[in-house]
Amino acid sequence: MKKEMPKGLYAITAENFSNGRNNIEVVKEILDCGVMTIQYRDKIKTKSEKLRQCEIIRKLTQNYGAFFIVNDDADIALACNADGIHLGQDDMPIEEARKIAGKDITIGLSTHCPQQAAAAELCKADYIGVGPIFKTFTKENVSEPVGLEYLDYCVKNIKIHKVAIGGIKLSNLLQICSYKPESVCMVTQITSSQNIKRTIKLAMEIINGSR
Ligand code: TZP
Ligand code: MG
Repeated sequence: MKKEMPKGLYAITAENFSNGRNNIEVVKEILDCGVMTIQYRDKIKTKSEKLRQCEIIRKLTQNYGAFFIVNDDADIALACNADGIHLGQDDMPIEEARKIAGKDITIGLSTHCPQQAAAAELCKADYIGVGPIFKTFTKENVSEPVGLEYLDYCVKNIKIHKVAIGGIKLSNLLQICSYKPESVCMVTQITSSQNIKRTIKLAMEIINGSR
């Protein structure tokens, strides 16, 4: 059975924006604050290093009953028994990932325009990333900001779970939440925070208050 993806705050690892902390240390703190969705994203490490970290994070997320998604690598997601795989427009097509990973794994797809969102629904993605809404420096070769109009379009036209992403900070979170996407992702606002607990507490107050 496919596990239901939680709504709310969606966190992603970013070790090079984590104030010298490693992904495991950051994930432990994020989970301790009650975040229920964690994506492992690392563009630098070798496969074996990524797998080692993912195995640890899988155990941690299981202890907290949290949902665990692996970015890019379907093989790592399967090897560590993750709940989901996140793919970009240039990664393996969803149909192929589905053949490899089976029907019970959640597959998410990054989208940047209405055509991509509609295509994601057609090929049975479980959720879409909607963004980058604002300018972000976290991701290399990132597409131009899509703006709030695209979030508005997706909320009104796309039925599957939507994750707003890109340049989302405590300062603009309320504005994002007013569109009511199922989930909101903040990467560096969390990972690079001096006080992760305080940042997440404030974010959750905003998210829960706007539901
Ligand atoms: N995909 C689209 S934007 C982005 C990813 C992984 C990075 C967003 O990072 P931040 O720090 O929340 O702007
Ligand atoms: Mg990718």
